[in-house]
Amino acid sequence: MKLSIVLSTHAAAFQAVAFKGDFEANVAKIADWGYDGVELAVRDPALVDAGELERVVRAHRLAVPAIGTGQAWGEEGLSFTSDDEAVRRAAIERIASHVPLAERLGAVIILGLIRGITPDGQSHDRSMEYLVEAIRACADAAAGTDVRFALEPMNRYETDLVHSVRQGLDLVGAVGSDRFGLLLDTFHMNIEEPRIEASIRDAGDRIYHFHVADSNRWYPGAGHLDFRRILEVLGGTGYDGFVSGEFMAEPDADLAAERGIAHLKSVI
Ligand code: LER
Ligand code: MN
Repeated sequence: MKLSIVLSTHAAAFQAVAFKGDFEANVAKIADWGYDGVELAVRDPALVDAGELERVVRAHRLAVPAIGTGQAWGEEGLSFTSDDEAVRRAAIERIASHVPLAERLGAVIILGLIRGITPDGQSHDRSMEYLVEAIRACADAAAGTDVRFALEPMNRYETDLVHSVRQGLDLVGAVGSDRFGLLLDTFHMNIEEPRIEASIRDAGDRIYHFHVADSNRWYPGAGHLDFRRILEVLGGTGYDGFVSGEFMAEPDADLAAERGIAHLKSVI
């Protein structure tokens, strides 16, 4: 199983991204610890020098399995489900602008917080309609490429839209595109799924990416999740992508990354 860890290309507010800033130094450390890849958190591809970024990750022989996009919501308020059409359009355009970078790097585009939160006065059903429309528009923007999108079911404290794998699979059915699947995150699953392993089996070949953090969102091994079992079941679905660490910089970023990969390697 290939292992990666999330790294932000710029300073970021989101606390579960252990590494931010000083890009090349962080890439070098991540490679030294034995990770096979680096998942990039990118607020806006226009702020990134794609050639330089590719040079750095290739120089350290790292793959880029996925690009996270949630900072566009967290720091700019872009959302697929806003009640303002201009905001919805800007969110779709922002995600579409990730397609060339994702294609170049061979990365899946993550649809997490960019789905937003239902605004006051708007129905949940209306938000879900906007969400389906937006995802279809993103899939259309990737026509002619092999870029795929992964929507992440996220826990109830972060959004009202798509908490569980079941809800994620219903959305996959509603969108009806092979470009669109799910990102499962053990931290969210620990909150929302009755049985994590059963949900992984249900998602099966629609798992396009996978995040790991322990029950407390610290590195794997710091909480009470059974990663041996979880990764065995994930492997059993035929998943051959990356398992990507998205956890807090506790007790600090370096120790978390080092201990996280040590624990994962001891169980796979
Ligand atoms: C992003 O991958 C994630 O898991 C969310 O919790 C972001 O807030
Ligand atoms: Mn996640």
